Amino acid sequence: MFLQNTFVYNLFFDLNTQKMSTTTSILRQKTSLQESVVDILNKQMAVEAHSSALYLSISAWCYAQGLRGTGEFFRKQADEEREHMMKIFHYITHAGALAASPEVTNVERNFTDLRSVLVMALDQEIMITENFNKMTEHCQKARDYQTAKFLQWYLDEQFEEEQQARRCIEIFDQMNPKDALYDIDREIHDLKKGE
Ligand code: OFO
Repeated sequence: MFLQNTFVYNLFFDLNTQKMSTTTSILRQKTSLQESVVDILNKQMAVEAHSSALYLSISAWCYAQGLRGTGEFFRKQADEEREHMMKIFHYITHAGALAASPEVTNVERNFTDLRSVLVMALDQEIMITENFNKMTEHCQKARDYQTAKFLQWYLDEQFEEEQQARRCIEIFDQMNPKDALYDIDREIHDLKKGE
C-alpha cells in the first residue's frame, strides 16, 4: 500500500534452481521490509498510541479523585507507551519504509472506580502481548527474522508490564480499599519509582 509506486525487476539467487533468477519486486529497492510487515508494524503503532492516550485519560481521572500516586503511575505509563510507538516508528523509517502517524479516537474517559481501572489496564496489556505474539509469528512465517528479533524487545517488555499491572490489582485486593485507599495509592506509585 505504502510502497507500491515503483515496479522493478531484481536479480536474486534462487536456492532451488541454484542460479540467478529474475523476479519482480515492488519493495526491495527501497526497503528490506515486506509490505505485510510494514502494515502490522503501522497497526501496532496505532495500538501503542491508543494505549498512551488511554493511560493519560486514566491518569487524569486518578488525579481528579485525589489519587495522585496512581495518577503519576499512569502518567509514566502513558509516556512509556508513546516511547514504544516511537521505537516502532524509528524501526520502520530506518528500514526505508513509510511509517503512518496514527489517528487516536475513542479514548475512554468514563471510569467508575479504581479497581475496574486497574483491571482495564491489565486487560490492555494482555491484549498487547497477544498482538506481539501474533506479529512475531507473522514475521517468522514471512522469514523476516530481523523484525522478529526486533519484536523480542516488546515481548520482554510486555512480560514486565503485565506483572506490574497484576501487582496493582493484588495491592488493591490485599488492602481493604475503604480504610487504605491512601496506602494503595502510595504503593502503586512506588511500583514505578526510579523509572
Ligand atoms: Fe505495554 O504496551 Fe506498549 O508495547
